[in-house]
Amino acid sequence: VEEQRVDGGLFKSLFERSKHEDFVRRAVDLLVERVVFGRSSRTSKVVEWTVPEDIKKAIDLKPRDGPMSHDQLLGIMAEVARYSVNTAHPYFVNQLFSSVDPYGLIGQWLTDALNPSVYTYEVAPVFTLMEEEVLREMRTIVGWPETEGDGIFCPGGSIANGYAISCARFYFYPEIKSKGVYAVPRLVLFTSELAHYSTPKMSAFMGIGNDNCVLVKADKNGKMDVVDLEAKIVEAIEDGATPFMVTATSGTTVFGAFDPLVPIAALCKKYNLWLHVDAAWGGGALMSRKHRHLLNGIEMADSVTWNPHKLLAAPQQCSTFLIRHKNVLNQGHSSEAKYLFQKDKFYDTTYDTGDKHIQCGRRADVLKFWFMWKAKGSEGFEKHIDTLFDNAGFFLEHIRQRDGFKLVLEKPECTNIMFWYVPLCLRGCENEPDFKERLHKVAPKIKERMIKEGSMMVTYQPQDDLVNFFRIVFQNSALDHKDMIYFANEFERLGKD
Ligand code: ABU
Repeated sequence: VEEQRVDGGLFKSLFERSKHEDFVRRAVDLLVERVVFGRSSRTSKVVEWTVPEDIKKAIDLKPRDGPMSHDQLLGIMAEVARYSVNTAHPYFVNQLFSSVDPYGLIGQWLTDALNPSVYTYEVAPVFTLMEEEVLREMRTIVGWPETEGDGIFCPGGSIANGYAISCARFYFYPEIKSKGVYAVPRLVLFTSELAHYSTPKMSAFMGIGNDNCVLVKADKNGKMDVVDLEAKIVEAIEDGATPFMVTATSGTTVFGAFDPLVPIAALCKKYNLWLHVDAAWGGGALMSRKHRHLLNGIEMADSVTWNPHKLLAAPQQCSTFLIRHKNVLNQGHSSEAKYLFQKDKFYDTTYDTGDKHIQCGRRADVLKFWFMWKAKGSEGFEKHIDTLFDNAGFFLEHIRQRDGFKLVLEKPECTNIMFWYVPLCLRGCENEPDFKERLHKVAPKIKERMIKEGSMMVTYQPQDDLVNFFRIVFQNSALDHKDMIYFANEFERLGKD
């Protein structure tokens, strides 16, 4: 009745409703037909490469003064989809995320349809309880006692790693919250030279300074060198600084290496340091009985970053920060805004969880992951993880035997495989002085060809003295061994000259 009055009468209200309902139905059909299913077959393109000028011509990007018709809007939707990268495509293996899980997608759509902001129980009752349950389950999987700890959903792993620094600092120096960096000694933290860039970045952002984020050497397999870690801790103490945390990585961004958590945890105990494990990428392996040993020792961590949107293939973005200490998140970040977190509400206000976060408004990233978990069960996630590792192992052995491929790491631990493709013209030239320089140019050229053809999408990078090499990443369990052979064939075809 209220809606009818606002709209000025029953007739107008019904008309508006059916007009919008019709638009939503047509738009959803278009999404299902053109975006979700229409583009994910192996024969469609991963990307329709287009230069910026042509995208500007194809899509009317400028906001206009007047409205567009629904037909025009549907046309624009189709164009947006057409020129966007098809990350659901089986041959999008470029990044640490890919694929569209149908349950995750529906969870995401349901979230958007309900449009919550998860800060108080009164506006997000189901999501608040769902977060509590999912985060508790994840902590149990990490190996912490069920009664301990806390956790939050974050906008990405970088922010989760930032929360770790903030919580560690607050845990040792609670005065930081009111007095700031002036009240604490020169704090130093440690992470591997191959760790994600977010740890130095967040150190700078939080006033610690990235010079005080000391990079520890990695060994030839990409794992943190524990001897160097201890040497650097001692060096920092002798230099008058105060070490306070180590961020270890379970699944480094490029090599997929797992730092040795057991000896790192022992050092943290010896020097009274907070241990954070950035398992944004590798955390999914915890769901597999076969592969969770890669994270042995994670139960000794004080906090963990784990992104279900990576190895577990939840839709972007689904990132968590888990912490073993119960009240640190809230005490370290709360601000007690009177317009949201009134203590005299009629219900139990411990369910108003928003003050633990540095964000105010916050999407409910939990639902899509929870919905996937309901649909597949933990068993489904385990099968998914085991398939990924099986495919990665198959691809590794396949290219190990195949001419032209040279592995960067003989035994990668996760589902990223790193290699050079050496074209025929460079084979046998390995000892020539310009070999490395020429090989460095191969990956960008092959990448350009694959993108322009849209046949697959794989990333490359240099690292220290290693010239450009490919990193192919598997986290879509719809792939099979035939796809692994397709990838190898594609490198050969695109790199033939
Ligand atoms: N954490 C994002 C890493 C980006 C990538 O290499 O896929």
